[in-house]
Amino acid sequence: MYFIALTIFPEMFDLFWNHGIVRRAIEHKKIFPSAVNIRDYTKDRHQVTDDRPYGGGSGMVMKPEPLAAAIRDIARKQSGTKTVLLTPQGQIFNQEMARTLALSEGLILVCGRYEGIDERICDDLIHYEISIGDYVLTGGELAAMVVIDAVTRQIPDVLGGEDAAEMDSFSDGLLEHAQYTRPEIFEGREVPQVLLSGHHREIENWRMESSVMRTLLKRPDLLQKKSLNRQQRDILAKWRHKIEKILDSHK
Ligand code: 4HQ
Repeated sequence: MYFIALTIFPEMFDLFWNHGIVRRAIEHKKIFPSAVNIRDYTKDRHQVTDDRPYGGGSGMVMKPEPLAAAIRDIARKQSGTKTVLLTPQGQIFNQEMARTLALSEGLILVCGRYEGIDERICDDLIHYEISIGDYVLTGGELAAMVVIDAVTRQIPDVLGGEDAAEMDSFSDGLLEHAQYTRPEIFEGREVPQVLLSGHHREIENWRMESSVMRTLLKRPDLLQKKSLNRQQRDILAKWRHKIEKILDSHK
């Protein structure tokens, strides 16, 4: 799968391509990323990519012509391309969207700066408008990296070994279980004994309980929309029983 970030700051992506899972995916030829400078598609001597907004007001708007030329040029060279605009007006990005986007042959990620891009680009040349959350960024570049990172992890064979188990964590709709590493006692706090026991069945049960209860306490909205299996409902019922006993004792 290829990713082409359209940006006036292509250097921002250099560190990103060169670390961790994204780097490994490049080395294994699972992804073919690049950052293309919108300025390369300007036709004027000063390579201007922005202009003042019609109707007045402060700030600048990204001019449509270089963006349109860039998107069309790239889409012509690469078949099966989907275009993504990073904008606070977009659908809030989530794991399901990451999985869907990972099915496309390639993505062009349009990164705006200033007050955003000319509306006529959104209407005609953009397939998906995506927001990474309800806050204001200075530019779309960081948002594009977030999307590329999450989508890359969904491409088959990109996650090796240890990370592979993580595939069915958020995709299972629950938060990950608590994690511990050495030392066995840190500042007086012990690692849960079951994790040291070597009883794999019990460890799996403990981890499921950790997942379900962390999700209940930290993200009850996720539990609400998820369909729970027998084990998960039993865990909630067990804790409901514990809570009811405490409440009864205070009557
Ligand atoms: N932007 N999720 C780019 C964002 C944003 C977000 C603000 C996008 C500035 C020019 N992008 N414009 N949140 O805040 O994706």
